Amino acid sequence: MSFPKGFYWGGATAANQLEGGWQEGGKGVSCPDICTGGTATVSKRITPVLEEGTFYPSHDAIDHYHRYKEDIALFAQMGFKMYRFSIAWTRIFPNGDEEQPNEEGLKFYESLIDECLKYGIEPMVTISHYEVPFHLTKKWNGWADCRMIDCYLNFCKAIFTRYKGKVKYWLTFNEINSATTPMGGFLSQGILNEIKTMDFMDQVDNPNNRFQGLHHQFVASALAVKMAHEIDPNYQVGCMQIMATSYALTCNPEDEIVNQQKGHLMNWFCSDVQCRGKYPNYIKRYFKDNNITVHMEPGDDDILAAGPVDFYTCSYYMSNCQTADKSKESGKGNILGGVPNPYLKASDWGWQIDPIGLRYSLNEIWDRYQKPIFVVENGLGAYDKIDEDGKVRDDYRIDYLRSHIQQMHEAVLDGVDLRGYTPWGCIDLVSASTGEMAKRYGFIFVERYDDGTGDFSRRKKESFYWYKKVIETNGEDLD
Ligand code: BGP
Repeated sequence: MSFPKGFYWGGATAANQLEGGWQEGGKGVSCPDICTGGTATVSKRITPVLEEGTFYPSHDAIDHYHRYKEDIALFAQMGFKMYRFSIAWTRIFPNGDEEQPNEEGLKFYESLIDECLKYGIEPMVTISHYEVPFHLTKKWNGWADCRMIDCYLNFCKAIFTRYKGKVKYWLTFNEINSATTPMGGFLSQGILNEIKTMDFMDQVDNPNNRFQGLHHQFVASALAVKMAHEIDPNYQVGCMQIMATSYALTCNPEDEIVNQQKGHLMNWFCSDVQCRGKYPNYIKRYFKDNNITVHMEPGDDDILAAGPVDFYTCSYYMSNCQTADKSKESGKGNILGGVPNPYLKASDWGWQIDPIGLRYSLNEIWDRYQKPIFVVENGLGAYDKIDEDGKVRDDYRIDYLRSHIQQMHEAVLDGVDLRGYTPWGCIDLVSASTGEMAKRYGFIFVERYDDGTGDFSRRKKESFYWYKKVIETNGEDLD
């Protein structure tokens, strides 16, 4: 068992979840900076006015802003071939709508990229990963407004020109399809329909704003692809989706059709637009049935057609089931919800573990688009503990990753053109959905806790040594 030669093994993070330094280097306030911490059962809160004495996890996060050299050295020790990270929009344009970029922010990422290149690690940059500048939320309600497109493109231009020759792989929006669900409104699009304190899990939702926002993001993504290719023909630009694999709960055709409809909406709508360059027909029916009206400018169709992405990427954590039976309890999940699968076990956060679902979905994606694929997020959020001898024995994480790597290999044997794998939170960081540190994914343990204590020191978990061996043997030795 081995993966294709040159396979990109690595890890993935996002600026707001690990950098900290939220007011350093000229950085402005981004949406996650106004979110409090939460837990598996208590929602984090969105507080447009910061509360004194409340803990805001993104403000210091894991202090990567000051420790990125140490962290990248650890990634290099594991043998990373690729590191996927995001650039905080607010480090480059503090308010989001300035004309000129902030030099200090550009310098920070230049140094971070150079550090990767020093070790032969290929950077993959997510341009926008769940952090719209908060100023643009207040000014325009985030992506609900078409003026976001120009601001985003200005941001793209600044980084595409500055990092030319250093970065090859770009992703336009993290998990763009999260905005097909209410939770994605604020998280992904910076949409806050009422500027007031509220639970993140119970936002004031306006589906029309979200779908209008998605249209703006599609146009922005297509124009960014075009711009990238003009600036450097070697640039490769990808989309990034949550792959929320779903099965019909039973073989009742009623369940099957509901599953297909949910799958269309969640898993395929956004990637169909971004990979094929046009809206799929099924979404027009969905818009009609749900009274959604998306305004499109003349010429938008041509923009979409001219800017399909070069490759496809997704996160994959779990799967769920769909049913026509409304009385069935809805399960917890990575944004999508759905109904629990009786054949699967779940993590402590209720995310159902399904390695075979990854093989299944990779085949579906490849059949549909015939574009190179990267799995750019995968992993197990778990409570870790430091044993008395100082070790973190995360064999449950190793089991999770091993079984998913095995299924990726099956997909490769099935003929899927899979290019890389960057598991999520390769170093412990703040959870996007709950704002916790306690939900850890890393190969590297960070001494930072939810009460704000901890000295940020780093410690290699058992999975660190295991993953190093996986990379060394190109996926042959998974023991
Ligand atoms: C994805 C996001 C990441 C990330 C991950 C794990 O949805 O792209 O930002 O955090 O999921 O989710 P969580 O942090 O909620 O456990």
